[in-house]
Amino acid sequence: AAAQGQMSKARLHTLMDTYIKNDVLSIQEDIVNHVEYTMARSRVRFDNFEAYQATSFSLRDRLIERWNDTQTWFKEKDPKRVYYLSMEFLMGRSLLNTLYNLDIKDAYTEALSELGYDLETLAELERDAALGNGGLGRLAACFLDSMATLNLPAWGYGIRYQYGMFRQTIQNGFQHEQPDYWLTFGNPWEIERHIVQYPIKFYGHVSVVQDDGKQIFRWNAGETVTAVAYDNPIPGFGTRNCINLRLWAAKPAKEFDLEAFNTGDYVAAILSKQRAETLSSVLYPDDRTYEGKELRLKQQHFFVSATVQDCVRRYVEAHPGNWDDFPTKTAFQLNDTHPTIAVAELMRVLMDDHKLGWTKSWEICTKVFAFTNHTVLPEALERWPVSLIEKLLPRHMQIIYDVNWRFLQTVRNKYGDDWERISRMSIIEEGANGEKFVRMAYLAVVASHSVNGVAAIHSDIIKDTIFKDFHDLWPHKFQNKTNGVTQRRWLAFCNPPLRQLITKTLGSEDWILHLDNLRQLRQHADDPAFQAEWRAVKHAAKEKAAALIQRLTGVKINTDALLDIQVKRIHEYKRQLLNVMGIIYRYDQIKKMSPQQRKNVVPRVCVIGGKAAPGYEMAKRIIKLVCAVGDKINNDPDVGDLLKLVFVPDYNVSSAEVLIPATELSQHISTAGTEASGTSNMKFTMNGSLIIGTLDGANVEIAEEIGDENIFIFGAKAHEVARLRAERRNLRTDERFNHVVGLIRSGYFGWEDYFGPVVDAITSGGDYYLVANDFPAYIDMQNKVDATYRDQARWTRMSIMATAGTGKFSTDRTIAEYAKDIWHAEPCPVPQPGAKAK
Ligand code: GL9
Repeated sequence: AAAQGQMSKARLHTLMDTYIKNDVLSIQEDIVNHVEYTMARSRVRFDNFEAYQATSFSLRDRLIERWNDTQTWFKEKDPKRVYYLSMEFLMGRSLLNTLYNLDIKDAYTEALSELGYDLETLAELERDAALGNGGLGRLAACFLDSMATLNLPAWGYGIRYQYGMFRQTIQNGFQHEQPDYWLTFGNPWEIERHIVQYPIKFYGHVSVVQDDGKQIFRWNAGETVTAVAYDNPIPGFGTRNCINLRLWAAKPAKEFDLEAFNTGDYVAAILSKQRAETLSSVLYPDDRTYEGKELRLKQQHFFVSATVQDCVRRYVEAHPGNWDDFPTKTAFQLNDTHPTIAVAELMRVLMDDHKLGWTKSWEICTKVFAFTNHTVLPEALERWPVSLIEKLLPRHMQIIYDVNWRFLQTVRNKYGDDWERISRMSIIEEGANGEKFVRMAYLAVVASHSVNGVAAIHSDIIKDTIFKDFHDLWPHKFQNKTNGVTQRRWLAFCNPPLRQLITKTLGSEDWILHLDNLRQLRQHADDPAFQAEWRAVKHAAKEKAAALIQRLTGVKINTDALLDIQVKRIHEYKRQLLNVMGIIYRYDQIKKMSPQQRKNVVPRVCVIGGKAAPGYEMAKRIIKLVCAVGDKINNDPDVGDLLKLVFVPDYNVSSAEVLIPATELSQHISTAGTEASGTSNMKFTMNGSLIIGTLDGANVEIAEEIGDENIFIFGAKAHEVARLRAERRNLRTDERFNHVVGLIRSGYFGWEDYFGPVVDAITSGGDYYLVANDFPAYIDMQNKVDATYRDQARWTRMSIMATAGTGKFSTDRTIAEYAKDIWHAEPCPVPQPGAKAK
């Protein structure tokens, strides 16, 4: 029998004739096969969308091959594994990214073209996977690309939302939200794993039982749902490694509760089971405002519990009975506080399921968890009511109380009976009205061996503000890990002409893996011939963006004008309002000019885009203001091509890929100290856009890297903000500012009643985000931008120096730092096919 097993294994190997081939004919065969056999369309008649689907399926096959090799290799080598836990992964489209990472784009272009299809057209038909709100979710996506490329044995874990980020439409200048049911036509990039499923428990009560003479806590759940795994292969660039993004979907538990079925209402019993699916159905669209919704906490526990069970099972299978090595084989990175319930869940699994004692379990926890903070805005800090956790996760609440009790002993041992401090640091917050809350960030800090911010200035701020007491107690836990972006998607793939120019100039493509190489561009910054090529690349990108803008807004823009863009979530702290007020001021200036004076104006196209959280009234008013001002300006014959303002609807990853390469000036103008990092600032700079911005987030480090002379920095500094806020009631506001406020209030743009609250918020002693304070410096700096743009040689030089200085802002650097300083994880490269395994 054993011999027969050997025989059939050999047979299986030969059956799968090594690897799928990537010559044009093989690719065509694969595509046509998928048309006929996967989609059951006729191979002689299929439309563009079917061609897209078949193409994607053929690529999925290629990914699966690499995925299997990688996972088999990891299993054999048993390296330390890294698990990135995130509620959000903002992946965008996959088709072109896969082709580029696998280095088979040219073959596919040719294969499709011979069949009568245009690859770029097909690529546009893919729906964005928009399982994230903004920077935090996109960062997770860039991290996956770098983890795969650096051959790290890492996996992402999250939720497979059926409805991603809402689609924004603008009707009469107002935002409307449309559901994003992105799975309508299936998702060719995922693999459903019916056999990978776990029960997830909710509600119920905890009892104590005797087990082998030990007291064991038993959680009798009131409700159970099943988590089913969907795997999304993530290929690296220039490597065979292909890692996994495992997203969980909720399904009814298969152990049907017989009682419910015996009550006679069979149909009602089935319908109630269906509710389980709502758990993973929708992404919360609130960016940085925590909402104490029970469903949100359920989502958090759902994906965390499935993940912890999955990772523990994988470890136990490989190391049965050995818990000592768990921390040397496992690292969990918590992407913000959203997955923090994992701390209590791992404790529960170790103690209640695997019968480890408290001390051993806690020792393991404090070695495996690390926590990243992404914001200091107080409204974003998660505080779950104790009453809610007690009801939903009774065992976890007990564990959190125990963790807190022991933690506060530590505080007392160090500081004595300093009750002020003890209550400040307690994981349990006691509200004035007696209501209690769990401070999730404190739980994360207490359990983690590492706490990091996402840019140097932000990591300093958290040590002095939200985590000050914890930094006093455990200074060694605190680190900085400045964010990055993947230069594959955000330069090489979204801007092929610039890729070509850089590669030609540097003499190699090595920079796609070693972004620091871009510094060699500095030698060419003053070369007029190179400058001309640089400008031609930018101009071509502007043409593409202009076509997109016209399609989305109907407005035709002049591609010789300076293209000025601010795209990001709409938020008061990001100060889109400062931008619009600057535009109003500019408009008013032009109106007052003589025809002669107008000849000297630098023409500008201003683009603003971004979504407002559906419940964020002020942000929605700001969108309407942008649209109203745009309407007025764009239809004013006095102004013509000298100034345009458009609001681009439904800003997302795919429109970013078109807009960013085209941008000449991008705005990152948050009140200093409020934007933790920002990541689009890095993408814009990589693509040769200059920044007008405050000394906030990663702008600070961008200025350091590219040189202060190549960036337009203005406004209050972070250390001045507290004082300026205290003094703002006495600020005598600038005349230009008052004039702009007056125009809005007077109804010059219509809707004066609707805009009342917008201007009220920045006048008469309000203005928490210091718009009035920074307005004069902003206007002056915008004038300097115009003056600089008039000198195209100077501008182009700055643009080249910008790109040349972005080496630091690759997620390859960020991830290498996480791996070395936090995860202590090593690369595990899969041998190329044909190479002899070592
Ligand atoms: C954010 C910060 O606000 C950004 O400054 C930062 O660049 C990113 C990534 O670290 O994280 N924090 C945060 O809550 N969001 C961010 O963008 N918001 C969302 O994306 C929901």
